[in-house]
Amino acid sequence: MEEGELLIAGVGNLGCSWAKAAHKRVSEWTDLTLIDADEKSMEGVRNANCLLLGDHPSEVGCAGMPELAESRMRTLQPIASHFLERAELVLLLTGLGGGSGSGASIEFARQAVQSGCLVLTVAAMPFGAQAERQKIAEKALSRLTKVSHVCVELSLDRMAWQARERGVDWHQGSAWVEELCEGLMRTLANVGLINLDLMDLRAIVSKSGASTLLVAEGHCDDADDLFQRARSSPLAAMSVGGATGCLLQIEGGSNMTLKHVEAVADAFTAGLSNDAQVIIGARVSPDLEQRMRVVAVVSGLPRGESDGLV
Ligand SMILES: Nc1nc2c(ncn2[C@@H]2O[C@H](COP(=O)(O)OP(=O)(O)OP(=O)(O)O)[C@@H](O)[C@H]2O)c(=O)[nH]1
Ligand SMILES: [Mg+2]
Repeated sequence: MEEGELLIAGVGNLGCSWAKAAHKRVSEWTDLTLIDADEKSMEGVRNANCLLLGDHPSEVGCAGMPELAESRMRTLQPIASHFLERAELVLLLTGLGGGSGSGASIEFARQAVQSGCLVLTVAAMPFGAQAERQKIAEKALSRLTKVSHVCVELSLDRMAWQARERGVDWHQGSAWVEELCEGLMRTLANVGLINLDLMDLRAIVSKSGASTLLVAEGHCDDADDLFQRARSSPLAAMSVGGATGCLLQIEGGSNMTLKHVEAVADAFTAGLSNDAQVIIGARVSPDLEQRMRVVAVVSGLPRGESDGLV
């Protein structure tokens, strides 16, 4: 794959911190873009495209002002277009509820789509107790969904709750975001047993309806457990029932057999629509040993429907 085709972009403090962590895992094949009003978000990185929202050093935050962040991002289009021209896929990470993420991510996604990129967005929704932030976030999410090919809503409440269950700080729950990014980027950047490419992804995300991403890792002999793990990731609840498109990347250790691949594919596609288009890729990663990792992009879901899974 040509250098520059895959891009991880973080917008706002939380988005930038996730993007930096995720990029570390896949820096050989992906570029990094950081966008924020806060210069601190750009510290400690080399080889990243950094866009500071504000053209004067005194203009620091866009705290609570998404419109300001959005208009500043608009003025940065000539700079952003340089690296967006080279990119084919943008994985956009942001936390909604503040100013920068809620405003600039929408404009950046719009610019990326305009320059022909596929845009996959992971947007974190604020903690339930933050009512004012919730309002800003919901408004931003509905616009972000319209300008992204896939927009996945991630609940910080759920992420924090799961982190507590594991006895770790909620910030560490972000390892899940890193795994998702790594899984997706590896899928698209590497040659596998059954290779997937951006055309496959485009075919899946171009289905009308809502879409979501699933990621899970588990023992290679328990496909159903792997599917359940994928369903309990910190994504907002969404049923995959009736989906009309599914791209599935299955990764396992050197002893992974076709039987393992089939069992996982069956577990993940059982609830899909009968005429769903399913694209499967598989790859051996010796470091996984007895484990398997699955990344799925599921599309063509009925909009606004949820199965109440929490
Ligand atoms: N409680 C808590 N919530 C956080 C923290 N960091 C981020 N969040 C949540 O993540 C959302 C996005 O936060 P940031 O990424 O800091 O916001 P931003 O886009 O940089 O926005 P501005 O700083 O206002 O320009 C917020 O709405 C919060 O709900 C944190 O340390 N504690
Ligand atoms: Mg900020």
